[in-house]
Amino acid sequence: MRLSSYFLPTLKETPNEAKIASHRLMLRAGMIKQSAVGIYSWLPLGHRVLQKIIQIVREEQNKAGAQELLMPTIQSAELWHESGRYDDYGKEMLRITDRHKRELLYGPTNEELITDIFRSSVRSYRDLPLNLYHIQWKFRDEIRPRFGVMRGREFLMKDAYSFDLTKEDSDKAYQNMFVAYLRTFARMGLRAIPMRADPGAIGGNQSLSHEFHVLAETGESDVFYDKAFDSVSLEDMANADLEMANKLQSLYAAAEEEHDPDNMPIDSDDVQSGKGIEVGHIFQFGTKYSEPMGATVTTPDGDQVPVEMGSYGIGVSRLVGAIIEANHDDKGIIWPESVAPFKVVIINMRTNDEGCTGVCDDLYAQLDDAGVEVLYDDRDERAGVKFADAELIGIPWQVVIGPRGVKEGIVELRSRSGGEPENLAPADLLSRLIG
Ligand code: 5CA
Repeated sequence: MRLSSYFLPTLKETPNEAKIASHRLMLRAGMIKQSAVGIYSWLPLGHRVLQKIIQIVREEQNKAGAQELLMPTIQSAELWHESGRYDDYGKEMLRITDRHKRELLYGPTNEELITDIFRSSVRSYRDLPLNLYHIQWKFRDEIRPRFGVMRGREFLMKDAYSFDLTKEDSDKAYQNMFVAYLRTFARMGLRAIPMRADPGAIGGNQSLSHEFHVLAETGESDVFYDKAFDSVSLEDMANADLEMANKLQSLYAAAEEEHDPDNMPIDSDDVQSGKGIEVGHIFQFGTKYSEPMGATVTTPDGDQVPVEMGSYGIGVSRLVGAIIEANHDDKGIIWPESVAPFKVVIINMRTNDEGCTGVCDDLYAQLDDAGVEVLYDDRDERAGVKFADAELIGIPWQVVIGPRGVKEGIVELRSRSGGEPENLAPADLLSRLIG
């Protein structure tokens, strides 16, 4: 992509309304534009990152055996009357009336809709276990939308729903997703700590629930956790299995509502406290929806029982903010390669120099042909402006082409995350960046 024709409306000034780094940087880097309070358009650069995150989430869900479908954003209120949640959900739910005076709503979550899909076609234990998910926009009329995409009103969620015959099988589904979550976040460079949580409006009082928190000073939740978590590396999480899941669940970690300082299973000296960004939340809630909605299956003995369910959410759009909170400096964003909008930016220091432009054009064509996502700063701008923009938008690798290097037959490779720049022959640069 040539930057001269790319829609990248960066801002020089820091917008006043942005209180935290990720919100500021997303606006300044031209990733999002607010369209109403808590509602954002995703501009090309932001959209690329969102797609990267979606793809990682999707791959890990598929690997864990979940099947993707797509449910609508608008739901019929009838289903919510059946589960009893229509009145319980309160003002966060955006209620809509159509021209025939039928009650609709913009889905804040999908337990009812998926239970309806399930009950209309699954009858037997033979069709279980089943786990269905989608990645879809949600709307919650949050009382205090803030921090940009962190707490939006419209936001993108991955929500998966498991169906099992027995509580024991449902436990397996829960643990399976638990492992998938550790791996998913680790692939984005995030160490997300699983914590016992309040199942709240989704699960009801008796259910099991964990939130996954990324530690960050700007997190909205107070979190408390065993300091043993400090020795769990990103790599451990990326390679998580059931054993790791069990180990982590045996360590104390609780979000605020679940934390009781007077009643902890470990010495208070071993507990650390901090702020966390909740990037995922999983629930096991048995028959809370299947029972009132009549989602039953036949058992091997021929009995009819309500199916055992769980639901598993990931804040996909919130993750963009969380990743930036964890990866930035005073110049801008520092994307982990796995979610970067482009892998490489080519900075042409002298667009009016034929030699520089020739080398840049060649490298651009070769990287592009090799399938490397490359942004080419071919704008007629001062080098200082180009460097500042490259730092701001946080592309992991910068290739700098100036007249002196061109004469000597070398190009400069810089990493956004630091370290000394390297001088390389173009052929060596290509083999470094391709593959
Ligand atoms: N049905 C369940 C799980 S599928 C559910 O709705 N869970 S949730 O309420 O915890 O939401 C799942 C995830 O969505 C949260 O962990 C959080 O990361 C994200 N999320 C929730 N509310 C918002 C919001 N207002 N803005 C951005 N992300 C949000």
